[in-house]
Amino acid sequence: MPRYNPAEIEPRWQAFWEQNRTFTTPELPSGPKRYVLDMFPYPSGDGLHVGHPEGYTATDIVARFARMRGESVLHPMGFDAFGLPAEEHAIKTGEHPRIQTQRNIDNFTRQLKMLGFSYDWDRAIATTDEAYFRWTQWIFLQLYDTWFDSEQQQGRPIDELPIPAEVTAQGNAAIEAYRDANRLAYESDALVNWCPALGTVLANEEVIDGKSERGDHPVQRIALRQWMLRITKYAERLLDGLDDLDWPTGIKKLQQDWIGRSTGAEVDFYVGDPANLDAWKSERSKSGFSAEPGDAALRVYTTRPDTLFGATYMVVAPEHPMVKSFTTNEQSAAVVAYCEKASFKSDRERTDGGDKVKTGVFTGSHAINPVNGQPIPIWIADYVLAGYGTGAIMAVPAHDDRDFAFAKQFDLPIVPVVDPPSDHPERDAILAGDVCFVAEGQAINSGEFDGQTTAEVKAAVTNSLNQKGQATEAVNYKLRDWLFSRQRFWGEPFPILHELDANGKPTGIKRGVDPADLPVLLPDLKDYKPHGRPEPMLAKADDDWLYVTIDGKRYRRETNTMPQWAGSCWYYLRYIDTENSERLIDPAKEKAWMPVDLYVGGAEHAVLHLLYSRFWHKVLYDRGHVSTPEPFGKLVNQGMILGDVEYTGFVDPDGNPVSTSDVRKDADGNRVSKEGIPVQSTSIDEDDVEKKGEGFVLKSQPTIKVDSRAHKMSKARGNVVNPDAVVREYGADALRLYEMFMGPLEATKPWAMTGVGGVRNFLDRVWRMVVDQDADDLVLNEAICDEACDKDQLRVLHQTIRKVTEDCEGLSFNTAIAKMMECTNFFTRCEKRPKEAMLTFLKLLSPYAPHLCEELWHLLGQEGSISKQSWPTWDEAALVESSIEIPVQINGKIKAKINVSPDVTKDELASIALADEKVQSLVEGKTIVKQIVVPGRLVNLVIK
Ligand code: ANZ
Repeated sequence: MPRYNPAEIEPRWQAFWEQNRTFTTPELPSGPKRYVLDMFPYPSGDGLHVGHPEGYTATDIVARFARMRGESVLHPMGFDAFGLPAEEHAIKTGEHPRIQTQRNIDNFTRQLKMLGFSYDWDRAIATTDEAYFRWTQWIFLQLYDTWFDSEQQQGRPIDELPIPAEVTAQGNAAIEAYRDANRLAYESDALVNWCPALGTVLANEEVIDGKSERGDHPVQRIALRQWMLRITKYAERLLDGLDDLDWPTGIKKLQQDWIGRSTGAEVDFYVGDPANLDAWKSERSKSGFSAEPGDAALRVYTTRPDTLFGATYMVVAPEHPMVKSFTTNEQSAAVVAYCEKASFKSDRERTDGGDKVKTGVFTGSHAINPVNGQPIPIWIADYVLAGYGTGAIMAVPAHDDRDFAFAKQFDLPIVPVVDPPSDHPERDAILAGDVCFVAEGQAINSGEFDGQTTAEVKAAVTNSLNQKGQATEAVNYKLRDWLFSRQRFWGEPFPILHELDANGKPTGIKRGVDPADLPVLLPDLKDYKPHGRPEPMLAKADDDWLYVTIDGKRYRRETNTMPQWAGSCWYYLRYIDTENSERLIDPAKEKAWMPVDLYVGGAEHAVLHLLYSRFWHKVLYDRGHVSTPEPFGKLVNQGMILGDVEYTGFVDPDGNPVSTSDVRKDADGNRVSKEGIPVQSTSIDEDDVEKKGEGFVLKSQPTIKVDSRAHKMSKARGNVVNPDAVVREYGADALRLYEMFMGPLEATKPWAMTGVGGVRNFLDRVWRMVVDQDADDLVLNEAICDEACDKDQLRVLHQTIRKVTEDCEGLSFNTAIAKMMECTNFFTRCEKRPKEAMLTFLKLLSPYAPHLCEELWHLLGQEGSISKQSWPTWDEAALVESSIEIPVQINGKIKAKINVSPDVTKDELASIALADEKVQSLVEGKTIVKQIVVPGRLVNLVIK
């Protein structure tokens, strides 16, 4: 019997598309264009999981829909292929990471093709391709060649940087140093995770709670020369640019918070010899606030200059350059020990949670509070970060939670200087210094400023101290410059050369590799084992790779590699002009295709990837390589798919977990694994689960392993659903349809295998609507006819066209599917199913279930690919219900029924009722004393 058999249909159509190059993108769009982009995956060894095809199916529907509407569509796919796992594998096996990476890419490609996505595979790229990373390196050279003109708010070529006369006077080396200090890509010492036991620098994700993930060894934060990107210069532009983007509000907010603009003041506290205070003050009055605080002052950044009178101590970060000068002999041992300990903590651990137990140590020194001349102690504490503001704070325990906790811990004075509104429930406790109050109010204990509002005092205090040369208004961003180098092997080498002197020592002068000599390839290594020194892996390379001589000068190559973010910063541009070996991108193509019209991916990339690529894009824009200020016009985050929620924790009699997707019912209705072994469901209490070794077990009975639950899918939980298995059992079209039918694209949804069965039933019904399943051969269902639709059929069909069209545009795929299910049910009940209607319906369904629709399209005698057909349009006139039945009552009893158009007026309805033959015969010779006419509902005639 000719049943619907996706296993046979799907590979056949995939081969057809490939042979006929059905989804080849035109070089340039003709007419309207749509660039539909997925966040490209990291090709992990585990292959796709069902979370990936969620977004990919959504974009595929949009791409297919747009093509059928006559738009030129760019819908590409690629691989974000550098990264740690392949390197880890190489360390273990000695196999080049490229080999493992290629294997994984091949597997991903196979799986993606198996799902029938209409990508233009000719444009597939991997960030690890030499022809690709050549341009990643080229963009780095652009960053290196650019400085940011703050006045014009624009990146400009480094040779346009104005050099101050005093720098020019010092000669070429000084000029070069000045340029280096202004480039968007620059070198600096930054903290890295150095693990002495493993003899390697670790990535942040390899460090858990200050220990190495591998081996659980202590990890120390040490300073190492690093490449940084001056993204902070673009903070304002990155903030402003968000306004015009069609992005989820939540994502915009995350980016705003990440950039974290705050306004306040920088204030200098005198820390010199008390005898010289007056001299310092008068000097400052004359000179005004200077760029550098000098040795006699400790500079802080505060958002609350209004609370200066409440500053009862100061705190500097353990890494602050003045720590040594503040530390007295008595305090020295304690300070050294404290700073050493702090070096093992990440910023996150140092700042997480306001109420965490605070640690710190007194330096032994004091500073002078500029508003009241009081000496206040200077402490060191790790809750102050070296990299934010000035790395030092004035602590106001009465009005800052962290300071409050610290003051309580170390018994430091708490002086309230902001009076809360009089109806504040805790006002008394706040005024007594027992409770911290962080909001605004009226100044108290603040001398001449008492009684003024917080806003007034902020301005007045800053202004008054500014007159004395001790403060200035300041803007700060949470955003840090981007630490752009890694000490790993499997990344893009930097195209930078360090000049060496006759003794082989670096002179400090650098040069970019000539763009014509790009790409700088990775060196061949004998093995990938750590070399045991706190420096990059590429330092293991042979001298042939490491050293270069140009014009008689020797250079050593940069040995850091770029982070994985680099390759994903600009891949959307490469898809537009994949083969170009002459330039980054052909301007005509760039203009024609950019910006990306729809970008779909996981919310986990809300901040970094999207911020980094926006930053690179803006630099490329400033330097004239792209024409749009932003890369991604519309962004949508698909929701997370959780593990199967339906049954919890299947285990076999030995207690081994059985994945939900492998559980069946046998003939007696008992649950068995696919091997037929009985399985039992352990009903799990959320709190009764703990991680043990590879998997999860019940706390109460640790021998029982548990697997799938409505948790994020993960290998450790055993609840990952593998698309290969789903396709094998239900087909790719069913998988695609289910991914979209689970719920709104943005929602978090649990997977349920029964749901896949449900949509598969729908596809079976579509098949049977067209095909005669009882015949021996593959023939059309006898209900298929050449007649035109009747009014009802036309109405249902056109309602479906409208709904599916609007929902495809609005990315509301689940409701479109529901409508198509309704439509199928309707036509299945019709004894005659006009072929035209079937063809129209198949066009609507084809972006969702392309293989099935191609197949039925051909069975109905059509040629070519259904994806090349034009999208159906609906006729408004066909949408309305053609007639409705209205009961006609006589003296309250239904005596007749009339069919009228649903929009007849009251008068029309009355006269139609009176013209009805049956009604006429009943009222003949009687008097109509009253007419009750309700349009759309009824007519009631009262007669005598
Ligand atoms: C005194 C003060 C009083 C503060 C008060 C706040 C409330 P945002 O808004 O996040 O920019 N701060 C400054 N530099 C710091 C650093 N390197 N590490 C940790 N904290 C630092 O925060 C600015 C506020 O955070 C500053 O204002 C400072 O504390 C603290 F009632 O100064 B405030």
